Amino acid sequence: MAVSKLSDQELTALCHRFRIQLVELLHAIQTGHPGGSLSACEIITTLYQRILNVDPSRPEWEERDRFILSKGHAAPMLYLNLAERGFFKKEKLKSLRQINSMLQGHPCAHKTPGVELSTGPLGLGLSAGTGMAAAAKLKELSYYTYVLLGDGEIQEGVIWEGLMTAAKFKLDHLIAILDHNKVQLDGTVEEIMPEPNLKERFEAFGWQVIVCNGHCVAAITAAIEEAKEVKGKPIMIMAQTVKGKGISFMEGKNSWHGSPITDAYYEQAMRELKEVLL
Ligand SMILES: Cc1ncc(C[n+]2csc(CCOP(=O)(O)OP(=O)(O)O)c2C)c(N)n1
Ligand SMILES: [Mg+2]
Repeated sequence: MAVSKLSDQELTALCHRFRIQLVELLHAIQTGHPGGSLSACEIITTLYQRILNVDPSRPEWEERDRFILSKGHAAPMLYLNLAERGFFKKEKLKSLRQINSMLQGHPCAHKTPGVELSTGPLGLGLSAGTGMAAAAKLKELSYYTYVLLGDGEIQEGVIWEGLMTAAKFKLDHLIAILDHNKVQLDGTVEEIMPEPNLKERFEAFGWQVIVCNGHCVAAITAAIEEAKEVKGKPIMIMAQTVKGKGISFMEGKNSWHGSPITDAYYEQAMRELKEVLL
């Protein structure tokens, strides 16, 4: 189902609104993952509000595009987008992370319409996405499968099995996006597991690599359009991002991976976000 056409400016303004709502939601529950949700804001929002061919009235429609949030801890940003797209009522957002809520702390495909795969344990999404893309090829369906990965997450060995398999089967309707914020839970990627020549490594595994600014909706759109032109190879978009993007004291800080937003930090974050002129 076609999504309404938002201009770059409108899409950017929507991302800003999602940042504000994210801080409100996480402050209210005193838990959750602000850093990785903020770094993925433009990526997930551009996909859901501009690119993905999905139909909220038929979440299981066979020809829909698939999106897998492999870095499942960014679930709140996914939920904001699913609600905006109409998969469920926006008032449900308040039930985030409550017992028996349809909106669990990590995505749950059985509870939330529009969630393709239950994630949270890192490393699962690329192999599952490879399977979905292979199924499209076998069934001669034209949908795309998108998988959003974290740069700490790709230290999981199973990611590299997925990379090999997708290249072997020439899955050119598989588009992985790396949220390349250079920070993970316990420190920087450089401190924990350096990633020299990452672009070249993806290429050596048989992938086409596109690098883009992961906070610019126009650049993300252009990268996806370029990816759709590639034939015979899966595509890795290395989206350059900042963990905690948009809130000065969170930016680039692993300590904000999963810290509760206290009242004092909430006030500070809101002041900053409300000062931004769009
Ligand atoms: C298999 C597994 N190991 C560890 C964790 C705990 N964990 C959750 S998020 C995270 C860090 C992920 O870092 P990254 O992929 O860079 O995510 P981002 O920076 O985008 O938030 C870790 C270690 C997990 N969820 N799953
Ligand atoms: Mg990271």
